[in-house]
Amino acid sequence: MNKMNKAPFPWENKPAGDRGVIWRYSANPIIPRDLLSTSNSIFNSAVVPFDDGYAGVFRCDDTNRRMRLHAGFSVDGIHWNIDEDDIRLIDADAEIGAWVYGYDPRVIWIDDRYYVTWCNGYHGPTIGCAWTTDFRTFHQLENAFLPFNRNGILFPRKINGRFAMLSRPSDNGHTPFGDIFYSESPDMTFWGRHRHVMSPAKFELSAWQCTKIGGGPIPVETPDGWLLLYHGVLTSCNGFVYSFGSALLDLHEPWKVLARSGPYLLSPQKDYECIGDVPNVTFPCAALHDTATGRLAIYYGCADTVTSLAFGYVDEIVAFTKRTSIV
Ligand code: BMA
Repeated sequence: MNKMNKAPFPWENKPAGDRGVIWRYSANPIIPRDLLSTSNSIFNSAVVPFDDGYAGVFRCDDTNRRMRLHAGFSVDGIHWNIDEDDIRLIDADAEIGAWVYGYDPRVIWIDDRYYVTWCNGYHGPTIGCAWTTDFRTFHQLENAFLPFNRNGILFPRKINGRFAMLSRPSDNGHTPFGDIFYSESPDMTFWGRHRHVMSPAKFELSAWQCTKIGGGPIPVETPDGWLLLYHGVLTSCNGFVYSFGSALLDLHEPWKVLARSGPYLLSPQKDYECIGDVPNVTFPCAALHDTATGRLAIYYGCADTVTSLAFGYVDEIVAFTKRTSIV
């Protein structure tokens, strides 16, 4: 469970006439590519409630086109101050501590600290892990898996007494395949009991997710199961198209998929989603959940260039997932 606070929740009501289950913020994108003096792009980033507001870990590719992580802070979840300096991890074993690259972070509070996972360069992409309590000092842990892997997503609490993580084994390039797997750890160091969760869908059933899929924000616990937003990729004649949809996973055995949306929740359609360094990408890495109202604020990267917000209600996304399920 995320630490809740009294900060204003980022929100805008659904525009009249909008038929979507989720809807975009009218002032998207919320983070421009050049917010930092050295940033080429800021996208695929993660935020959580922190102190009286919000904090986050941001993917900032610099103008050398190096992929770096930066801490950021906000009072309202919409306007962000992102540190000019990138995060320097401490405490790592020397063998894995040398920074190579890092991208697509996720952040979650579990028990007594915030954990960060990201795609970490170590002889290819794998899942890096670290913890912090203040978003100033980040303590690096062991990489969770062997390369090649991406999209490491922790569950927001231990399951059956163990840390639990989704991940997406991959290759060293722009992977043309990809299933979601589940793993457990007693200590955030040793990971095992790997279970298959789901594969891409059949092209003729749900084409937006037929090439590869990967977990998105931290799953949200609901009475109907873990609500997982995940991205799915279609291979078009003009390259990959990244949309996102939703699934419900069993609360006790999260590798069991209870429902999975056939239609996407959101796909690249706005100019800022279709035009950028990588066209046609919507890639969610975080969601804030207001448990009192059921509101969900989804942070997603757009065209590998900027960061945007979309909104929805958890119960409506759950109902949509069940109603349209292809399981
Ligand atoms: C994936 C990751 C994401 C990126 C996406 C589209 O493989 O690298 O960071 O948003 O490709 O380029």
